[in-house]
Amino acid sequence: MNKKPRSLIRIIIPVVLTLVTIALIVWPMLAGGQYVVLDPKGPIGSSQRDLIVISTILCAVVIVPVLILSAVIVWRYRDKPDNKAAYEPNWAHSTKAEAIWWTVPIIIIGLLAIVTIRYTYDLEPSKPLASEKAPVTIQVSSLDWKWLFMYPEQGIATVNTLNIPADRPVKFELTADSPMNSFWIPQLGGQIYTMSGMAMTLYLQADHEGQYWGSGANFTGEHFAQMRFDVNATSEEDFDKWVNDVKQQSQPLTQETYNTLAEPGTSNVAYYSSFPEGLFQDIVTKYVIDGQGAHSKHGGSADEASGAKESTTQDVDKSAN
Ligand SMILES: [Cu+2]
Repeated sequence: MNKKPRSLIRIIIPVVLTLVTIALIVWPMLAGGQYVVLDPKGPIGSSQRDLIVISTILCAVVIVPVLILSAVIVWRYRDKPDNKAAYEPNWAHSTKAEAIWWTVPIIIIGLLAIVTIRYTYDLEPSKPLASEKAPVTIQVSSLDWKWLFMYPEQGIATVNTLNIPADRPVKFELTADSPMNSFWIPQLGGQIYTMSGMAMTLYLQADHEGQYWGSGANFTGEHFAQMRFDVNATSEEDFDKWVNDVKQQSQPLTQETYNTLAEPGTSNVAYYSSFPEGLFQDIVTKYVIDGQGAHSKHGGSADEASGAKESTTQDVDKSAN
């Protein structure tokens, strides 16, 4: 009696779910290339994209046949008077089938393990990038709710905007004077946490000139959404010119201005002709208690504060935990 409406629902539900899934996949594509992670513009981003693609293909080797077989088996062996499929209620074992569904996953897990371990060591964030050009150092501090960027070699600082030379490694040193956040320029590479009381190191590079989108990737409260910044990768000459312009046209960042800046609130893009010497180290050591690193109780090294001090002159990163 009620057979008709039920079968209609049985058709409508899968059709609607399929359409919704397709819409969710296609919509960001049409909305203007928002798959930024899959459109990398530097060596780290490219390696990470490759790892994502390789892992997805390896997983698809299992997932796609299983999904197809799920549909085929349900359809073929459904309860129907004139069903021609073999009916074997006492069937229990098939050596051939067992061999297939154990061997294939073992090979895939093995390949995934080899690929993932190789890429994990390759992509260690504090590992300098191969390049004949010396890296530019940028000290990053996440504040409530803005990003402060200091250029120790150039002596300038910016807020919520970043200029870097293209085709040259950038060494980011990162900390936080606020709750933990995460520094992320998707087209250049994966995110890294900024944490109070310790300094992290991350090497990235933009292969080509262009503007890339950066943001915080770890929720930190009310105005978290405004912690966005543009990364302008320019030629070496344009970068030097930009540094000169900032030096000549901006006010210095004093300890007082910094204290105001560090207070919770949002900020526009800002440029500073100079910043207090050692400000980055001051922020890192601010949270060190009794000579003990802020993270020594859960795996951080005891001398992580001094490690951060050294890391401005050499590639020491004792603090990464
Ligand atoms: Cu920690």
